[in-house]
Amino acid sequence: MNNSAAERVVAYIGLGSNLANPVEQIQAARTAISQIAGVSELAFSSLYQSSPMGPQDQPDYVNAVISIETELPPIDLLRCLQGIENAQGRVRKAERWGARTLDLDVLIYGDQLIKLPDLIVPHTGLAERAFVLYPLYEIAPQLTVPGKGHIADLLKQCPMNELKRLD
Ligand code: A4P
Ligand code: MG
Repeated sequence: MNNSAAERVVAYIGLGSNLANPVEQIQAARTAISQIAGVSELAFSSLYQSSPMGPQDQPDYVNAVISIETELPPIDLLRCLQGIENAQGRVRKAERWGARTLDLDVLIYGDQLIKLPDLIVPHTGLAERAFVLYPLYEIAPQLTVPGKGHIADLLKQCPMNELKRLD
C-alpha cells in the first residue's frame, strides 16, 4: 500500500533505557518523539522497571510505550527514532542485548506486516516480552497485534514476573 502524504497511521513505539538516568532518558525521548515533524502523541504509558533480558551483568531497564499518529512511512519513522537514539548517546556495541542509554523500537505500524532488511513489524519478540506487553496493554487494551492476536490474549500467556510499574 502506498503512503500518501495525507494518510495518518497509528503506530506504537517501545522505549527502553538502562544507562545514564533511565527515567530521564525515557522522558527526553518522549518529548523528542512528539516533536518529530509529522508525528503527534496519542498516549504514553506508565514507566516500568524490569531485570535485563539477555546478559545479566547490566543494570535494570526502564521501559514504556508511546502511541502516535503519523504520516511518516515506517522506514522514515525508524530513521527518525535512530536519530533520537544517537542524540541521546546510544553507542552500538558488538554484544547482543547489551546496556544502552536509549532503545526505540517500532512495535506496531497500523495493521501492516513489514519484513524489510532493516525493519520487521510487529517487532520481533513483542508477544513474549512482559516489558512491552504490559505498557502496551495499559494504553491500548482493545488492540489487535497484526499477525499475533488480541493484546489481552497475549498478556494471558506472558506472566508479569518481576516487572514493576513505577509510580
Ligand atoms: N530493526 C528491525 N526491526 C526493527 C523495529 N521494528 N524497530 C533493526 C527498531 N529496529 C528494528 O537494532 C538492531 C537493528 O534492528 C537495527 O539496525 C534496525 O534496523 P538496534 O537498536 O541497533 O540494536 P538492539 O536494540 O540491541 O537489537 P535488537 O535485537 O532489536 O534488541 P531488542 O529486541 O530491541 O532488545 N531487557 C529489558 N528488561 N528491557 C529492554 O528494553 N531491550 C533489549 C534490546 C534487551 N534486553 C532488554 C531490553
Ligand atoms: Mg532495538
